Formats: sequence, C-alpha cells, structure tokens
Amino acid sequence: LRVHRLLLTGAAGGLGRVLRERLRPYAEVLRLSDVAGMAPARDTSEEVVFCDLADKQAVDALVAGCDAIVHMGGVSVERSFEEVLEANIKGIFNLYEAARRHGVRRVVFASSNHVIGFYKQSDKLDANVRRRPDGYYGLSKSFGEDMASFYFDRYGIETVSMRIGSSFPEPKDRRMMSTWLSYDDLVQLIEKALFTPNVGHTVVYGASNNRDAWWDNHAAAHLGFAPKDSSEPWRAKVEAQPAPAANDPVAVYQGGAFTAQGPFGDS
Ligand code: NAI
Ligand code: 15L
Repeated sequence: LRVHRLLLTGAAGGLGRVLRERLRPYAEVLRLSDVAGMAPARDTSEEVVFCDLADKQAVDALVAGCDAIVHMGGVSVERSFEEVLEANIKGIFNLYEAARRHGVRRVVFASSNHVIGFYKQSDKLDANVRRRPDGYYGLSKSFGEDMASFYFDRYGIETVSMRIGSSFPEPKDRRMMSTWLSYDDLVQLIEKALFTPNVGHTVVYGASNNRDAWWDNHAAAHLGFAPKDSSEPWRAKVEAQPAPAANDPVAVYQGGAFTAQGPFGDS
C-alpha cells in the first residue's frame, strides 16, 4: 500500500530523520518539512520544504498536493506556553485547516504520553480515560487530539493520534522500561495508522511489547498494531543505574520528570 504524496512534518527531528528513511516504501513522493536544516532531496522521490508550522500561508502551500500527513513537527519537550502556542497549537490548527482546504483525508498525529502524564505509574490506562496533561507541552498535544476529533466530526478528515511513549534507539531509564517504543514498532504503527480503513479519530498508545506495560490498546484493536519489540533486553543495563527515590516524580508519574518541569520563559 502506498500513497502518492506523503507529507512528513518535523523531518529534521530525531524521529523525522528515522522516518525519512523508513517511510520511503509507503509513498511515491515524500514531502519533508521542518524549520530546521534538512539534507537536500536525494532524487525525485523527495521534496524538501522549509516551513514554520505557525505560518498559516506557508502551511497551506506545504499541504497542497499531499494525500496524507504524518505530523511529527513541533516543540517536543516542555517549554514556555508562548513557544508551545506557536509551534503546536497554532501549528496544528494551520495543518488541519490546510488539510480541509486541500482535501487531505488522513492524518497521523504524534501525540504523547504527556497528555496523561499525571496518572501514577501504578495506573493502567486505556484510550478512554480522562486526560491529565502534565504541562503546556502535554496540553498542546491534548488540544491536538481534540482538533483531530473535531475535524473528523465536522469534515470527515480521519486521524490516528499516537500517544507515543519514549521512542529512542533504546530505553534510557527505569521509566522507559514501560514507555519505550522501538523504531520498528513506531514504523509499524504509522503504517497501520495510514492504511487501516475507517479509523475516524482513533487514539492509540505507542509503546513496544514491554513487560511492565501501563497502557491497554483494546480501544484501538481495529488498527491491528502488534508491537514486536520489548525493553526487556535492556533491563540489566537500566537497572544498573542508581534507583530514584520512591517519591521522585520520575518514579511516581507516568509523565516522569515532565510533571515537575518549568515554568520556562514568559510562562
Ligand atoms: P524533535 O524535537 O527531535 O523533532 C521535532 C521537529 O519539529 C524538530 O526538527 C523541530 O525543528 C521541528 N519544529 C519545531 N517547531 C517547529 C515549527 N514551528 N515549525 C516547523 N517545525 C518545527 O522531536 P522527536 O523526538 O523527533 O519527536 C517527533 C514528534 O513526536 C514530536 O511532535 C513529539 O512531540 C512527538 N513525540 C516524540 C516522542 C519521542 O519519544 N521521541 C514521545 C512522544 C511524542
Ligand atoms: C515526549 O513526548 C518527548 O517528545 C520525548 O522527547 C520524550 O521525553 C518522551 O515524551 C518521554 O516521555 O519519554
């Protein structure tokens, strides 16, 4: 299964650089966009477009001609409200408005575990729990999920919101033993999110098949996402690190350190 032109935002980022390679099989043309520097297009299968997500006109031009969008761009950690407002809140509005105007039917949105970050690590969650964002960043992802819901109900644009845990080459700490999402499993999830019919607005947790899982994806079973990797091979290495105090936010909350960060800048 392939789309003709697939837009990848955040293409210069940590996951964007991985996906630039790994999404090639799913599109005839991959349009890559970011505000940060990107390598030039390697051939006619790539288009490289510098674009600030907060710039409505630029986003409109970016989305024109695309058949689907994988939206990874934006502020990806806790920052001042003003920074988050530009890149993530105005950014996702600009993106959905452009999708509506240009007839894009499917969006894959990089939401985050930080929309539910204030749950305890002892809680087990499915996609229907009340959100408990753990900062301005988490709030912006929460807004993004509502934006996706609204654009489906009003305009029929379908979205899969992936509440990504921690997607890095390997789990780096005890918390990530539960939240880790391997790159292979991320790519599988995006493939399912792009090509499963009739997803409406689906919320799915993006984690590998980790032993001490916090999240239950039964509400997204129609995607058929079946993660193959696990954090287990890194257990000994991670547990060799000094353990945090039992009352340290990194050991208490699902969102870990994000629950205690900031305020930053103007906020
Ligand atoms: P990253 O910070 O490495 O990449 C984000 C990219 O967005 C950067 O290249 C940045 O230049 C770009 N960006 C920021 N503001 C922008 C703007 N105004 N206009 C255009 N581009 C802008 O983050 P990473 O790790 O690659 O994450 C990708 C996405 O996945 C982000 O949306 C992040 O919130 C989300 N996510 C990532 C997780 C992870 O474990 N890596 C976990 C949960 C969510
Ligand atoms: C996120 O949402 C961030 O984008 C990423 O950098 C990690 O901090 C991740 O969550 C996490 O919670 O580990």
